[in-house]
Amino acid sequence: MIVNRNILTLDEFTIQQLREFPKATGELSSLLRDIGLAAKRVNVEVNKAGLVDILGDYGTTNIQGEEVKKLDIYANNQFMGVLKHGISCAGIASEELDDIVIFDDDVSNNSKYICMFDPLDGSGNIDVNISIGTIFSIYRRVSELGKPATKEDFLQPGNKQVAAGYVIYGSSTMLVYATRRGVNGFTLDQSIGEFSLSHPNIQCPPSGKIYSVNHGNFFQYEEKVRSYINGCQKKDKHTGGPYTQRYIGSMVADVHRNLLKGGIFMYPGTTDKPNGKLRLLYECNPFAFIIEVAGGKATNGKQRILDVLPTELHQRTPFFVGSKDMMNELETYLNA
Ligand code: AHM
Ligand code: MG
Repeated sequence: MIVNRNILTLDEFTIQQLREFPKATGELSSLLRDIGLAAKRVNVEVNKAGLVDILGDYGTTNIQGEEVKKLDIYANNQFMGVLKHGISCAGIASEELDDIVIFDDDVSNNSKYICMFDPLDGSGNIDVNISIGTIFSIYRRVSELGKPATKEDFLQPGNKQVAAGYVIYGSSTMLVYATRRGVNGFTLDQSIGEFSLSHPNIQCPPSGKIYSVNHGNFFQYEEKVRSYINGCQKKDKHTGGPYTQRYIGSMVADVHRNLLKGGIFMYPGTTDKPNGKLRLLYECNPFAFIIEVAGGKATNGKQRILDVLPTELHQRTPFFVGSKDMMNELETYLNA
C-alpha cells in the first residue's frame, strides 16, 4: 500500500523534526500538540459564534439555563487547561489574566518550558464574522528545574523564544508556528480533525504592496510616522509606492496576510497612548519572532522588538513589522 507522506499532520511533522535531534526529549512537540488541541476546541466555539442569537448571548444565561461564557474567557480556559494537564509546561501568562499562573506540581516543576498567549486576539470582531486568532510564545525556563517557575521565566526578551505561533480562525482555520529552523503553516482538515501541513517553510517576501495601519489615528502619530504613511500613498522611487492599504483590525489576520503576500503592519504610539495598544509579551514578541524567522523585521521604532527587555507582564509597545525591504525603508524615515 502506498501511503501519501506528503501531507503530514502537525503531530507527524513535529515528531519528524524530533527524529533529526536524537537528544531531544519531545517536550516541545507535546506542548505544540496541546496547543493544537486547545485550538481545535476554540475553533468549534468560534464557528458557533454566528448562532449566538439561538444559543444565547455571551455573558448571559441561555435557554437551557446554562451560563454562556465570553469566548475570550472560554479560549483562555482551554489553553490554560491543556497546558496544565500536559507534561511540558511549568506555567503560563495570558493577556486575559492579571498575573502568571504557575502549575506547581511534581511534573510541571520539572517541565522546561513556559508559555504565554493571547487566547483570542481581535475578539471585538467575533460578532461580525471577521477572522480572529490566538497568539502564543514558548520560552525555556531560566529558573531551576524541579522547583516552581518564577516571574523571571516570563520577563525574558523575545530573542529567547524557542517557538512562537498563531492560530487564525478564518475562512479556514490555520496554525502557523516558527522555531529557529523555520516557519510552517498547517490548515485544519475538518474531515479528520487534524492540522495538516499546507504551507511548508514560509518565507515573507522581501517587499510587497500592502501597508496596514489604523488611519483614524493618523493625526495622533508622530511626524516621522506620518511622513512614512504619506510616502506609502504616492508614487515614490524609494518606497515603491503607492501601496494598497489593508487594515482588518484583527492583527492575526493582518499580519498573516502580510507574511504570505509581503507588506508592513504598524501600530504606532499615539499622542494619547505613546506606547500604542499592543502588548509586548503576548502579541508583538511572537509576531516579531515569526516574521524574523521568515526573513522580515520588527521594531518598536527605536529598537529591534526582540531585544527589548520586558519589565512588566502587560507592557505595551509601538509595533512595526513586515517585509525586510519595506521595514528598511520605514527605518530611514524613523531614523531621519
Ligand atoms: P485585543 O487584544 O483587545 O483584541 O486588541 C488587539 C487588536 C489587534 O488585533 C488589532 O490589530 C488592534 O487591536 C486594532 O486596534 P484598533 O482598533 O485600535 O486599530
Ligand atoms: Mg490581543
